[in-house]
Amino acid sequence: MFTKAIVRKPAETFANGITTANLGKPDYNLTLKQHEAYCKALIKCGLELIVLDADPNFPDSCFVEDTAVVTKNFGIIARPGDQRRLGEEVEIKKVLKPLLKLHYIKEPGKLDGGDIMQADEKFYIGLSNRTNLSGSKQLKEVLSAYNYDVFSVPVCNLLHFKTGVNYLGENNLLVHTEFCSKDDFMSYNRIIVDNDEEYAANSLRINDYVLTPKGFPKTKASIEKLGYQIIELEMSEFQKMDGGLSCLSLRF
Ligand code: CIR
Repeated sequence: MFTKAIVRKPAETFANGITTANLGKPDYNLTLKQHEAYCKALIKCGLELIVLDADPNFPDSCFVEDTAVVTKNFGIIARPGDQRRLGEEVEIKKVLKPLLKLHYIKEPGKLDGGDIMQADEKFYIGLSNRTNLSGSKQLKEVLSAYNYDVFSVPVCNLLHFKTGVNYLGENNLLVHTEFCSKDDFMSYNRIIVDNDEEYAANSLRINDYVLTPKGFPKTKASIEKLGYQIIELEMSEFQKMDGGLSCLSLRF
């Protein structure tokens, strides 16, 4: 069970963040509305929220997931892989320090939390443009010391590992149909996400619910068929900046 989440309000500079999406500029007021709905959904899932103020110096800083990897007992402060996001982790460290035992990814390691997926007692580390071998090795050392099994997998043509693969629980794994290392996950009940619904591969299990982005009926139906209760959220403005549901919070 998750009990807490850290979220960070989108800054008014949000539209200046990093993106490859080609979906146009996000509307700031709509971004704030969608973020509020996201926060409400987390509360409905039973989470107590730690809401951080917006930081206009970091347009991407509402995507807090990339700044750390957290469990109930410990956290690892990441070292964001894109130079423009380096420094976002400082505020997250301050917030987590009194709550969890912390470890740190150090130079030359680069690691974005969006590349890290926990599946019960296993962790998968995606090697992407944002997470390098040194970052992965450092994280593996920490997680192994806590007795987790750790696997590295290549990420090709996607921003982060969790852009394409997400664990729902009960051995159920959402996988985008073109995810390059999808055969590494044969032992899971794989729910294949079609090409035209790729964005919905980033759906997020929190306690009794699965959060899915609005507008992806096939993926929604597949998740419902497994017996999960769904909360659908409008995510258009975050999608414009390459962000998905998992990116907007750190849950523990
Ligand atoms: C970035 O490119 O870093 C942001 N615009 C989007 C980050 C999305 N985060 C995530 O997938 N965990």
